[in-house]
Amino acid sequence: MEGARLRAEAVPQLPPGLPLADAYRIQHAVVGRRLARGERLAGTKLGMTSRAKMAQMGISEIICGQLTDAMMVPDGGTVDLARLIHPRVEPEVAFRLARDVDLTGPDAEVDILACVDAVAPGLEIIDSRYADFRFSLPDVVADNTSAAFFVVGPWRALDEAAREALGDLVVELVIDGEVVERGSTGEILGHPLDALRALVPLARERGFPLTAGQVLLAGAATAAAPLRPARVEARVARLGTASAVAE
Ligand code: OOG
Repeated sequence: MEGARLRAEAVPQLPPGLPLADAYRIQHAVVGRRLARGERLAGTKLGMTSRAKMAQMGISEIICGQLTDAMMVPDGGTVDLARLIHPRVEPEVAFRLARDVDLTGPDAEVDILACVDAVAPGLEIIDSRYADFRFSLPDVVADNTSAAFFVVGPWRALDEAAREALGDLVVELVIDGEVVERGSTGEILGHPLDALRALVPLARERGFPLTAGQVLLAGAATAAAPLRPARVEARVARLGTASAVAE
């Protein structure tokens, strides 16, 4: 999987029947190799949290992956397409963890929202390492949920007003000035804050540390679009825009 990413060459899917627990172990090993080479854990992402994504990929279970600092593209920065196989781009809502989430107690007692202090529009560039962007649930989990690059727009404080508004904000994916996908933050598990709550049992069960400073991506509200040389933007009403230039 790491070789496929580094060479930007697709590989076949894994043999069918891989238990999900093993797929997460493979993911941790794949990310672990990046960390061993000096990359730093920068965040945690959710996937398949919207109907649009589930329908596009044929997978209807929430999945989780990890983000490293090497995947971070500054807002307005450049994405090098030569490093990618068949990239796609999707609009995201990003959160910032201000405190470690203590996952040792029962899920019901974990207040992840109390640990989050800011929200931002985000873009995720995904790039499945599997041929034809086709995969099963264990495949995509083992492949770190197709994570490639991400962009975070301007942060704003997650105060009470922002929390309430987050339940229904228009989300647009814009490519070279043209809106190619439109959805609502309400399509992310009903409310992006519910997606954060859903992360708690997943993080505990699958061994994802949720530590201060991390970026949390709640999952795309719309289907992903192919990424070609262009300026891409995620526009989230009230939150603003995150952008990148693919070349
Ligand atoms: C898997 C990653 C999905 C999301 O936001 O739903 C994802 C994929 O579609 O390749 O990141």
